Amino acid sequence: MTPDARFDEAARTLAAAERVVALSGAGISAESGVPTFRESGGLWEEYRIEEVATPEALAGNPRKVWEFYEMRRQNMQSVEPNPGHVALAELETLFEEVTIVTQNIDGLHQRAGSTRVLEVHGSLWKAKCLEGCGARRDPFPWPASQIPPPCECGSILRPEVVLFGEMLPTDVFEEATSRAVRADVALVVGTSSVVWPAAGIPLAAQSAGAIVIEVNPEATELTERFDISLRGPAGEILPRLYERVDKLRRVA
Ligand code: BV8
Ligand code: ZN
Repeated sequence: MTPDARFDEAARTLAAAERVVALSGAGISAESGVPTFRESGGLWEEYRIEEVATPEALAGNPRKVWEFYEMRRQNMQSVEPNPGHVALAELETLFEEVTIVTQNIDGLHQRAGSTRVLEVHGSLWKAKCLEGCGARRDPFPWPASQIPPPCECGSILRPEVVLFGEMLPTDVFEEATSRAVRADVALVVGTSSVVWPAAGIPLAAQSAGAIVIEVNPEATELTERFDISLRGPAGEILPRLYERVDKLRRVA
């Protein structure tokens, strides 16, 4: 099937939907200038996961983990949502229910106007007590006054981010799964689909009857499992998809 035919089929499928879920990953923020993880020049080329994104790293060297996340919070100061984020937010004007399930912690979907965003890997803009005394900071604005920031209980605060080996926030993940299994279409945008259990969300939607549409310049581990895969950058494809679906729904 030619790229245009795939695009037409994706638009027709989306235009017939009522409930849409979109799983996003670092790729949707790439055109905003935010580095991804696994591509060349990605974060995991410069930093080792074991040193900055595991609970062991946080326990062993909280300063180093905080420096990693404080650097990412600092970089976000000059970053804006891009047309890909905006197009996903605009889908809310077309559909009864749009849910963004994001692996990203940058907050760009909310800044673009999306009103139902489930952050399954947490957020750069929240912090909580390392020891679990219950203290939370939401928002936890950049810059932190001290690294690592002290907690009122005498311990320190940690980024409210899901590190490797940690459970995803149960309530958020359950809500994401229940929205996915009700969806007519699942978009999969800007993710390599290698990190579980988030990567499984579009497959849960598909086994409950949804059509899965991937948007990514590259093929991914799960491309073969998806119904339609559109090759290209989210910032270009999603606005075109929004325009076409808007037109189709006006004439419908
Ligand atoms: C869990 C932190 C249950 C926040 C992240 C040992 C013990 C426990 C679990 C495991 C284990 N070994 C493996 C696992 C499972 C592990 C996992 O999946 N590992 C992988 C690497 C194999 N998962 C976990 O650990 C999860 N927890 O399983 O707990 C449990 C608990 C206890 C005991 C047993 C089980 C926790 C996963 C969350 C980890 N935290 N980040 C942060 O720092 O951001 S994951 C990290 O990867 C980010 O959240 C990121 O979002 C996510 C996925 O990456 P992507 O977003 O897909 O980004 P990537 O660079 O990979 O790809 C970018 C894509 O964009 C590419 O495809 C590219 O082509 C595309 N792209 C580029 N430009 C564009 C574009 N697309 C569109 N437009 C463009 N312009
Ligand atoms: Zn505390």
